Amino acid sequence: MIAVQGHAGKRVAVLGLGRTGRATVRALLSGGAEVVAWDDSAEARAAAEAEGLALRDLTRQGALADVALLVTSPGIPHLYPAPHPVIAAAWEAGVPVDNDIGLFFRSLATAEWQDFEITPRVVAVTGSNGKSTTAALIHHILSEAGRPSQLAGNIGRGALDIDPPLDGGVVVLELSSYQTDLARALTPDIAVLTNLSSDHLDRHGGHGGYFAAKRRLFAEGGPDRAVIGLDEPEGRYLANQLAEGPTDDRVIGVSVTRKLEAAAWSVFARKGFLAEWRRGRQVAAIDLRNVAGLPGTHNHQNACAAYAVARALGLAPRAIEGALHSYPGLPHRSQRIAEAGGVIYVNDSKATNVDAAAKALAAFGRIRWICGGLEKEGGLAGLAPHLGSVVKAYVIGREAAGFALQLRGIEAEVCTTMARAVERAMAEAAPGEVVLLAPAAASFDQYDSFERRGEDFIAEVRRRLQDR
Ligand code: UMA
Repeated sequence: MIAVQGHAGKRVAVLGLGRTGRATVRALLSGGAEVVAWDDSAEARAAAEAEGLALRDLTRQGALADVALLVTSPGIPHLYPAPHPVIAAAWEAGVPVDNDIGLFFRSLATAEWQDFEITPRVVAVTGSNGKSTTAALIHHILSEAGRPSQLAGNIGRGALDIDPPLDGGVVVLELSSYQTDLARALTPDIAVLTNLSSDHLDRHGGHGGYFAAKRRLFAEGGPDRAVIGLDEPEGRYLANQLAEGPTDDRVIGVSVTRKLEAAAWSVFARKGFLAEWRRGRQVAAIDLRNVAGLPGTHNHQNACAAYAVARALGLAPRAIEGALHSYPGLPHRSQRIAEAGGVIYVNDSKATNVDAAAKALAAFGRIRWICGGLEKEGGLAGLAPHLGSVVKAYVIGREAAGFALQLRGIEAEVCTTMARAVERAMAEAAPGEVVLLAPAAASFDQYDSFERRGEDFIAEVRRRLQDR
């Protein structure tokens, strides 16, 4: 755990007691702060009380009167669609609001670091899609190369939960827009933007607010090195703002649509080949076509970003290539779960928006596509150009009929439940085809999380394959 510095003897309020909140309370206590905590859910409060945490109803009038700082969790709205009442009360009372990421950046460096030979580095990865895979891949490459590395953030482990880094250690953080938007300190050594497409618009007041939240990762402290996906205008704008000119290699440009041969430093993938260029010269190339854990162009983009970070940290191309081949993949992201009778089964439950689903659809040839769920803002129109590889759609979700109606030009069967969708897709799949779960929607109409949805898909496929 990272002990929070700068708050010893002060009273700090923590709102939200999920993974982030509980790790934050422990880290604050370890740094000598007095902590009062609250969660709107009675169940979460009971669990916290059982752990011995001091609760205070922060929604009460005047509850923040003696509080020096309010720390909140990413799932709690701080501005849009409306600020949580406790956060609004903190503004009124002049109490600063921060999150665990801000505390992390302020508290990571300790006096011990003076004796280290190599100062620990922080790599922070954000973007709309691929940030979990990119962060996990960087961590894997570093670990394979023998560099001490820890992985935390949006990927499931609170940032303050990690062990204090060792000499030469690297901390790889996956950061969501919820996290970058609120943190009062954001000073990674290397910052990554994988790509940008609309998501979480309700929480950011639209696409501009969403980009502004992500952009803070590059603007607050100014990382030593920025790895930026240049396939959207926002990435090109950001790279242009950061670089002093065409020879400035502080920005490493990444693309899967263009050859970036003129950039000072770039990593791009074309037709399955990754190429690294520096000052007008190719310095390395890797064949990604048979890297099993990273199928499809979207994963080649993740591979390019992770490769760029590893190079910026001084690793050699051949060491990185070996680690790409041994990358086991993450659950629920292009996860190949079975192959039977010439049919491949892939779980991409993490494809919770249209853009992620479009990328999953582009990764395979003939697809039996399981999709549907809670539709995100903006509708499904963006999927239309990506349906060429779909043999047939099997639609799940409470509003499956309405979802299916929007899938113009392809055959779509309303299945509603995962069990039915898997049964029908398996019955109709022919050798050479892929049964792909890539919902293009959130899971909350039928499941607690995208993880539960993916697990249900896996269980249904495995059960039916065993029964065959
Ligand atoms: N709560 C309130 N009031 C509210 C809302 C929530 O009290 O108005 C309480 C809930 O009762 C609950 C707690 O806050 O007890 C939950 O906090 P949280 O939703 O922030 O969840 P954590 O368990 O702290 O998990 C968070 C991230 N969750 C979200 O961003 C929604 C996790 O990312 C992350 O792994 C974890 O911190 C550790 O850093 C998950 C996620 O869904 C994977 N991320 C989104 C995404 O990837 O699309 C952004």
